[in-house]
Amino acid sequence: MVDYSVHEQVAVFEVNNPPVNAFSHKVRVGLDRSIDKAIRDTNVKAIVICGKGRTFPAGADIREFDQPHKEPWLTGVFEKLEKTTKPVVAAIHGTCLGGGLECALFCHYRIAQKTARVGFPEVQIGILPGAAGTQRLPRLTGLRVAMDMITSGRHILAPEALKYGIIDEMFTGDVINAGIKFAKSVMNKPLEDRCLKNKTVKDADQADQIADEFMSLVKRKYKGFEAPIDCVKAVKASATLPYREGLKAEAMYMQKLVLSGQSAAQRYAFFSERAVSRWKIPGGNFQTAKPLPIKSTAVIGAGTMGTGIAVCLLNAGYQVYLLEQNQKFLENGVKTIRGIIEGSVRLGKTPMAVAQKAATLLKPTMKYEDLADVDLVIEAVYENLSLKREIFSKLDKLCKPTTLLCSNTSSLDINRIGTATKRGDKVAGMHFFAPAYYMRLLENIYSTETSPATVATIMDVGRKIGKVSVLVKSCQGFLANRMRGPLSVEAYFLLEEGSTPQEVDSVLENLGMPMGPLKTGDLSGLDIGYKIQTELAKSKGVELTADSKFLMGERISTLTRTMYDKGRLGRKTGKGWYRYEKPGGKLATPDEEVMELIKDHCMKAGIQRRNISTQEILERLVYSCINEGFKILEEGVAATPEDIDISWIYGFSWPKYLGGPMYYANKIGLDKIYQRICYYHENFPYSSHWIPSRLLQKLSENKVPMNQWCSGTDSKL
Ligand code: T1G
Repeated sequence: MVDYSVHEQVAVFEVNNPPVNAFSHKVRVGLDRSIDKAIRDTNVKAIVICGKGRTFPAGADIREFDQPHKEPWLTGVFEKLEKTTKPVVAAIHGTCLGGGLECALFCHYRIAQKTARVGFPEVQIGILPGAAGTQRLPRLTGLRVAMDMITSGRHILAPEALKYGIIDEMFTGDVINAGIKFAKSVMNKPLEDRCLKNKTVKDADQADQIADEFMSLVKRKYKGFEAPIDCVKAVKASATLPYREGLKAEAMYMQKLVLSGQSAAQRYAFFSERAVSRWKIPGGNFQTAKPLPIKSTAVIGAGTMGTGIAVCLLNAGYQVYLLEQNQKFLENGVKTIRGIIEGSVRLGKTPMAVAQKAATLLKPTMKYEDLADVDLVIEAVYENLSLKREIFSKLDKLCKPTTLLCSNTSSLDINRIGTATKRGDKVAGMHFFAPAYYMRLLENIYSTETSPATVATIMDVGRKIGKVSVLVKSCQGFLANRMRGPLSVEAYFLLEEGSTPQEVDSVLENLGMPMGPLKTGDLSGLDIGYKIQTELAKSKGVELTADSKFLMGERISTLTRTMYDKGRLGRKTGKGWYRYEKPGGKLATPDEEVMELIKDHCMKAGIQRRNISTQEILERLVYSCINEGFKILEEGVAATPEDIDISWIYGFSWPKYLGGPMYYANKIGLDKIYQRICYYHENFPYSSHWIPSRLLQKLSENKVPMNQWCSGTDSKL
């Protein structure tokens, strides 16, 4: 686990624990023994610590967190390092993170390859740097930089680390050679002032002010998360307490966070994010199928989705043909793309060089013929099956045989789009979430015809454009929108039965979602729901009226029709479920007029209103979706609960500290969830989303633990 060698009086400890050289128990033991060996060897005059393969240690082994504590613990080993009379040099390459950076902060010197990154990402798994990181980093950088790095978890590149004094020197070339060379240059120098524990925090006199500033920042930016708050408190302790006392404070906050439900949920989310890339379909999987090379792409449709998708592709260096049917739409699309990229450069999120390259990669066109040689097409026209089939048929005839044809449809069956072509194996769905350049979820959809190579390619493109890709089997609404469906429907029923819009929204907002379903409706426009409902009824030969309560035996609410008739279309008209300061405004205020409309609607439809508890609102909004989630699993639309949870985290901003709705269901108890679903099914027999999932019933009756119905390991639950 730690390879030991001596070169020219320098002992080299190479941590060898692939893939990221995490400090597992075995590594800690290996490091401890290596230190003893180097101290004993009188020939050794200095020590270099580095990582074998791709990286310096990237932190403690997160998989060991739920296992019983085993000595030696990191801090003990690191203290031994600092105490040696032989200088210790951390030679950093790859990602030096968490416990890895703490190890480096116990070394007397730190040098790093120019491309190396350092950081404390612990906050992202709901904890803090608990091996003295919160006490040592401020002693090097001051409070402000330390608070920023520790509360955000961001990685910084070597040049920035050099600027803050985190590293002493940058190097290029081989890690071991650079480490040995540096170690020889400091061999006989005194070490007293190289030990960080002996230093003080330079801006300690401003501790109160800086901590207050960061406290209000993290409460706003990371609403609901516990770890950033304790990170601020622990870092502040480095300035207000002596080193040893500060360590005790850090240990206390760490203990609290490790045991908190939030950290367990965030660790589950960490592993789930990686698990979703291990896809499998009939005939192939992530290991057997190889992605096809993609250089040139095309996006059809320059509306909101098309332009957003084009920005993602351009930023990742793909050539993009943007196709529209008329000059004006095309020009507007190009303008939108430029605007998004320029805005991102202004915010410092996109480097200027990337933006300049993107400009050269964009090829606006109105001619389908220009798409003949592209490797991948993503169609993003409006949701109409016959239009999409027409486009796919045209592309099939025109594009080279290897071109992959994908649709950004949010619900239409990919099988039915694929049959419009003679290359069903190369047809798939790539469903982006609005705004496409910002939201991290990419729902990739396969049909019964889609080949493993096509899936491998779209998963790979997803990764390259910085998305978290989840693979889903084609069905109506796929995973995300299908599962969320019951939530909007129940929100309307709750309004009809007695709740106010703010009561409904606040339940989900208090749970940690950024916006309740009615505010979300106002944002996307209430005419959308109204039109979908009207079209659906028409397709079934039914004419809806304001007091219709059923459609094909299913309970419906026509409240959106009432709102539509009154011109309350949401933010765009300045009024929807809420009132806004102006058309297009963002500030939602409760509106008595809405309540009057709802009450009037209920009276006409003969619906009795009553008081509805917060718990009932929560259950009806969330448990209904969870029930659908189990049906999605049962049908194999999603392969694992991790696919579902990651879709909610990155598609609908479900709070990571609750781990996703399936994880949340498990925490509450599947038997309790199942009982409540049965209760609502009895009370609302005309809502098919309350028909209990058979899988949920089976799992709850047999008390199956989540580690047996998810893809991961026991340790993360
Ligand atoms: N422990 C265990 N497994 C880890 C791991 C870790 N720290 N980091 C990564 N893995 C696994 C990961 O699950 C995946 O496994 C494989 O390694 C490759 O990862 C005392 C308390 C280093 C930037 O939080 O940010 O130190 O899926 O696919 O994109 O204060 O991994 O293949 O089975 O992500 O190249 C702090 C978390 C720990 C670092 C590499 N450190 N890791 O990214 O590969 S807490 C972290 C990362 C701590 C001290 C404490 C990234 C990466 P599998 P990958 P990558």
